[in-house]
Amino acid sequence: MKKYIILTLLIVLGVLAGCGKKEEVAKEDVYVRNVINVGFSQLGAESDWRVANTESMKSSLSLDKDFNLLFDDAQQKQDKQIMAIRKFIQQEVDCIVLAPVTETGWDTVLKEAKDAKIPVIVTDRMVDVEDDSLYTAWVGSDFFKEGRIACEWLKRYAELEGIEPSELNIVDIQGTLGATSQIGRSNALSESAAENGWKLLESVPADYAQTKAKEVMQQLLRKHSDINVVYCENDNEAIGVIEAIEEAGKTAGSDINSGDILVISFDAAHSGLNMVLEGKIALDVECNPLQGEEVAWLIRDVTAGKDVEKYTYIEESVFSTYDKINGIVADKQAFDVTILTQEILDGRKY
Ligand code: GYE
Repeated sequence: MKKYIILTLLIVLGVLAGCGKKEEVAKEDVYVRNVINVGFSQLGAESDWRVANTESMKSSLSLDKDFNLLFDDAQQKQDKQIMAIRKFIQQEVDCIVLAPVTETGWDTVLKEAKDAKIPVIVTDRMVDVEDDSLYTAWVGSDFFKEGRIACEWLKRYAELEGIEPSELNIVDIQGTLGATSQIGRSNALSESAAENGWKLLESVPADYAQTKAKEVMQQLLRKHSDINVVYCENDNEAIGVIEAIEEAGKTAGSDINSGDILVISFDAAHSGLNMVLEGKIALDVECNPLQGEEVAWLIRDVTAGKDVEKYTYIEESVFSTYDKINGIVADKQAFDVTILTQEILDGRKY
């Protein structure tokens, strides 16, 4: 911290004496005194979830809360994230926050951060490293559990509607391959399909993106005439999928017996929940992006030398307008299903 104070003074003196370079000092080169300097490598801006997550981090790690946030958007590229982390290390920040695009490939750069004695907090997706001491803590969601909840709901739905397990013809529109959220949600579906005797026709990645998901669904609809369930690994994919379904002259809805295609989604962002209210998304499992406050407290504690929990899971809900299922049990845990209304949607923060 002393170094930053000296650096700040030098910059200020230099500018006052008029001997500094004329061009403005870049924000990321300025250390602000008496605040915690944080470097945040965000993986991208691919979805409504991600945008809400970035906003939550920026508002919780703001100057008025005694943080100086250096933010970098890596546009889905791991090498950009690695470059950003190396820059944060050079800038001698007090803490690094990493939202990693995929799980593997972090050992070397996180070792560099550890050697520089800069704590790293991982958020959202996880890192798969040989040595867990390369990061101090992780905050995020239990993605496998989210997937199991969705599958348990589907099982109950089929039972209530008199649909045989072998009549469920499912396609999985996967997220970014190798991301923890994709791995957890895809695995939950393939395991549940095997357990219940459902037909999982195909699993295809669409990178959590609306346009890509639409293209993928168009191809799948041409290939398989009997799809009746689409498991979309986020809301933006679900929106693209619904466009493809409707353009193909079919309907997204929950009356499979009359030919509707049932769409399941994750995130419960505003855009997704609007589709739930319209009856086009049958079930939306929440994935809460508002992690900023939790991360801010972890940073305060870590930089103050306190011990912190290694893993923090964020609370989440389940939304639908299908009112015959009120509660479900997945992996021995019970979950309420919130029957969504406009009022509930209007009261939500993202
Ligand atoms: O579900 C999706 C996003 O990893 C939980 O990434 C995150 C996922 C989220 O782009 O919308």
